[in-house]
Amino acid sequence: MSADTPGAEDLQAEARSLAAAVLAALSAAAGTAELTAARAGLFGKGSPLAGLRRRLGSLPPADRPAAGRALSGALAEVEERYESRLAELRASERRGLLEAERLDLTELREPPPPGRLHVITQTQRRLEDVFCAMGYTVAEGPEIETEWHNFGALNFPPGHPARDMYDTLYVDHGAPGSTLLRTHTSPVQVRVMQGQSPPLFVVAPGRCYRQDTADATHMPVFHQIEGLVIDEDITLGDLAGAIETFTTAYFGPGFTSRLRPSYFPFTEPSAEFDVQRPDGTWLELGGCGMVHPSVLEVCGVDPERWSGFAFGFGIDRLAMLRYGIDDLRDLWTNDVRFLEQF
Ligand code: FA5
Repeated sequence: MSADTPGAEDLQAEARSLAAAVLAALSAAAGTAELTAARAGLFGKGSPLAGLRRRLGSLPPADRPAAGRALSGALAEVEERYESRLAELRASERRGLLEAERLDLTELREPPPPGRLHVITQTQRRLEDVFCAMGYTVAEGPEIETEWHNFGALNFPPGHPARDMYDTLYVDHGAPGSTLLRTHTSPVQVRVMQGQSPPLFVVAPGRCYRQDTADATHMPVFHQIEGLVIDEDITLGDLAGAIETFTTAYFGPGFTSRLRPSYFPFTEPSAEFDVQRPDGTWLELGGCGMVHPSVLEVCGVDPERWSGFAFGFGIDRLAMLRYGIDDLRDLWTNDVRFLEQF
């Protein structure tokens, strides 16, 4: 038999058509998993295409080489196509994965709106600026205080009725009643006088605590700014002048202040300081007075040589006045729409 006998022709034609079907199937595979799973069935040992090899033996010997080459050629072509298709699918799957995992960093281009300081912090900083311009320095003291610094050294003997002016929150530490949350910033006066020598021109802003029921002008946690001036020949006139200078510098025109006689155990004489709003109403801002000689003495300052005045203003109330805030509780609800006005 020659190469063009029907047997050899048939086998070659069948090889071509099987190879064409395999090539089409390789192209149609949608992913690497599908492609690799189909490999054995398409051109592996048990596949119809590979099965043609077994039929080579039934051809006349003279036809076998050509038919064998045709069959090997067809197998080589599908194998080559398999590898290239596999590479193609791998690349496209990798692209898909990268696309799916891509982080869109362009969203970060818009910076978030900037935050702002709370109106109380702003008020405290402005007050510090005003007093620094008047020649004062800023001091600090602890919020958890000893009973002695908060009351004892300030001329409130144990059991003194003036202690009842403050609804004190005691801390369970040390002997009962020995440790408390400071009810005012006046203990910082004691610490400053004990730690520094006169002349002293100091303000001490900070948080205070009382068992006060929250209402429009009271909070159980609030802020005060304490002032202490100790020098030779300081008089009540200097105190009045300092308060007048402060009121004008901080509030500007349209606000006036007044001093009303009052009582604090650590100042003598003592006064309460009120400010009148442009609408004519008055708000109590704080207390003040000439530092009591016994307080000077307890703190190691010679009352024969030095005299001085002190004041303590409510920072939250100052903010109310300056910004026209009606209710202190609004400062604590943290409603951004309210806070971003300041
Ligand atoms: C004092 O605390 C004195 N230490 C002030 C002082 C200092 C007098 C130095 C003399 C010399 P008073 O209890 O009146 O005083 O409080 C002063 C101010 O703190 C008040 O006028 C008010 O503005 C503010 N304040 C007091 N309690 C509260 C509260 N619960 N909520 C908000 N502000 C308050």
